[in-house]
Amino acid sequence: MELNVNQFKKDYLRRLKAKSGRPLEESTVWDQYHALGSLIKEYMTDDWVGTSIAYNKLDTRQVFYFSMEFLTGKLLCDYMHAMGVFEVVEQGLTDLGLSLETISEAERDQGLGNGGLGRLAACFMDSMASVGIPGHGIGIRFNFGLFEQKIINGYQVEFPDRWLENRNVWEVKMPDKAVEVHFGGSVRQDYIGGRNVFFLENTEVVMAVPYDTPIPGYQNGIVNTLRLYSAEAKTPDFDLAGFSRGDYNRVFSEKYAVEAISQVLYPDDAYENGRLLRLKQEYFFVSAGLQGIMRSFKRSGLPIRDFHKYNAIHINDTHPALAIPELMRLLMDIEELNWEEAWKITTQTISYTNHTLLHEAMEKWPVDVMKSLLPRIFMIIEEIDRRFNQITERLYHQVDPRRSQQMAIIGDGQVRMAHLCIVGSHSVNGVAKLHSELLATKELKPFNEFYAGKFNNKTNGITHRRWLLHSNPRLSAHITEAIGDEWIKEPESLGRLMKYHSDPAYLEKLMAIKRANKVDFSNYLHKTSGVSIDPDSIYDIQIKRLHEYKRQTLNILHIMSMYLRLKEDPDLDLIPRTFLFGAKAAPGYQTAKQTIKLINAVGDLINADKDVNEKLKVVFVENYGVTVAEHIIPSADISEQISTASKEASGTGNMKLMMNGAVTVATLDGANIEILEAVGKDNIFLFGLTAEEVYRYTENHSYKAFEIYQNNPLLRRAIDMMTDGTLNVSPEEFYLIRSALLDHNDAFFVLKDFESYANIQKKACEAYRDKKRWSAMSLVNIAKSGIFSSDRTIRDYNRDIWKAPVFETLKGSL
Ligand code: 8GP
Repeated sequence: MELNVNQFKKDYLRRLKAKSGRPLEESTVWDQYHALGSLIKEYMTDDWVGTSIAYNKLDTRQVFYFSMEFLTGKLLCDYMHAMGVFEVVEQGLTDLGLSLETISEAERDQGLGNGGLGRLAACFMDSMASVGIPGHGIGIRFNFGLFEQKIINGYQVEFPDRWLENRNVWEVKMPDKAVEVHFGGSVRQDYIGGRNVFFLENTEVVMAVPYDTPIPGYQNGIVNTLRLYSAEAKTPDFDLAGFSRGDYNRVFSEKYAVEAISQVLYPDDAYENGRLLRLKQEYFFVSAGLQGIMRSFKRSGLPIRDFHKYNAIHINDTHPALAIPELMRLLMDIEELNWEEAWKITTQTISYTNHTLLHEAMEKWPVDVMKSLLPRIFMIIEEIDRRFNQITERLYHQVDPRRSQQMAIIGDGQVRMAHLCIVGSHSVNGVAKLHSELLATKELKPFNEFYAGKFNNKTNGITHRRWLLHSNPRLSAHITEAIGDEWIKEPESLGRLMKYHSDPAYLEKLMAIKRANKVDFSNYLHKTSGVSIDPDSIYDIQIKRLHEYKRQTLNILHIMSMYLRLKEDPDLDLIPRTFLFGAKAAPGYQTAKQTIKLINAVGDLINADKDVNEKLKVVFVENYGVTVAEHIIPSADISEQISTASKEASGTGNMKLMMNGAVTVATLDGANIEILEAVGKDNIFLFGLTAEEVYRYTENHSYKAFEIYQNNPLLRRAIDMMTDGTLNVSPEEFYLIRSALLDHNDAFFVLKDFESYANIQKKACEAYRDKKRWSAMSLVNIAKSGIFSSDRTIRDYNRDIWKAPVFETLKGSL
């Protein structure tokens, strides 16, 4: 948009006064932030309204991305970039004696997600708008996002994330678009006008009230919508009569029970929860979202039989799987279509992404729970299952009689949500080449054989606008200086940087930028936690959720072994290294929580020991989330992507770090494999078992972790450090970690991969010593990162699955 500094200052001062009721001199940082956010939102309003009018007017096919999680982070600076007003606003604020940096710190992270899956959804929102696809998000407006983590005495302690405490400046409540969602009750069946008709009776009714947030595309005038639903009791207030009779408890408990649905996000990542409230959440937003879509579709006057031609609904993992039976219900029970018609529309509308191969993450719901909470939905699932079984039994009963049972949607008294998604959608994709291949050839093989062509791959991506343009301004400027700013819209043009591969001046500046970013991060860390780190040490970074398969344990055991070696030989020629960890553990996941304590205990030991602390430092960064990531990533030298091969579906942190010039230490897992293909084997440090080897060891039970423990003295001493009193803890402190490694035969092959990990770490350090070589490696990583932009991912989804129109801009379509 067109905006000059003077106009901005005028608008801003007026807005600040109106919002806070105070002049600039008396305003708080919160006032300043709130006024700025509301002004930026207002600047967006014409385009936001215009976009929605244009989509309607053009009868556009639109994409609806249903996701339980949207891990958005802060929005202010990203939005200013998108609207092309960043510099003007920054200048205007400086003129007024204010600092954009300080103001933007007042914004709360929108942390409505756990990790990769939720952050991917947020990147997709940005890319859909920027690429020009009519695509919107549908989810839940949780009152509390992912818990805030504090480290107290080395332990993770969880606190509620009150992100809405001071209001959310970006959202707009839409009470007129509220819909009813029904739970429980019973189904009455009648035969009317030659067809079976189903009525739900005696249900519990919950109001789903949408809150819309604008999602601006990058300087293209397109503003899509993220719609998050909040649960409210049906009567706007509480039962006043009951209240007057003094029946306070009942009156309030009913209201709270309803509102509990959108109260908190479950803090589990890649783990099935199985709690009733979780199922309620899933149905709640899916039903509300579909009713909303149906309502506006019907307003368009288009025939219901064409629903799938105008609406593409994507379900982000199985949490929104009930979209399948719910859409069937709406089409049959409300729109009066027959089963075959409804099924055709449903399957052609819905597509599904799988995000994990871990069995413990596969959602299954007990039949009796589903039946009593959602009786009509369960009937429909049963019917989908019955029809599907008929076909598979006919096909397989002679060759493989068990196959039909294996593929069934309902089995062992449970509804298998992944099976429901596969059967009820027209596309099933994994999130990296290896993951999609393992889905098709191993985990979901019978389905891939049954549905030729339904399975496909869409390798994940990240929005380079947030993760490079906005979070690493120095590097962005250095790139733009060399190749112009086309990369912001066409990230694959970052490849043009390859011509600086051997340009000493360019590479030197690249390293100077990294150094400056490292200083920035060390200042940030000092300010937020009091910890000092040395910007001349290697920053070796592992930031992601804490999970055994991600193997923070491998990293810390290696650090413990370095410590032991240094204690024996303090003159060991090591480049000073700072190991940084950032990770939240699910509150009920005890092994993960012990790992956090272990990292902190090792840190306490090393950081206080003068024999080693000039060469080693271990820091656990508290409360890892989107904003913390934005501070750490630009400063990273080494990116740790060390999951057990076959377990990490894709990873996206690996992409963010490479894009910022970190070099990856990696197993051949998830998207690491595609990073290898992009940068070549000389620009990545690979180690460890392959996925095939992991499968083989697991299948033939030939792995013996204890033997490795016995035969590798250094590793044994590192493991024993957990219990021998070296760390200032009781010998039982880490019993779950130790017993997972030794008593339960190390399911994630930490011991098996230890030696090759230690070797590759040595190689990485040698490479780092050679500044020229390292800077060239770093440059290659940046130059080749363009394909990992979520713009590419979104274009792939749209080309193969959604097939929505792509608009360069909507200006002029009104
Ligand atoms: C994550 C995967 O673990 C990660 O590799 C991938 O990059 C990310 O999804 C985005 O695709 N998976 C989950 O977070 C996940 O599976 N969560 C629960 C649904 C189980």
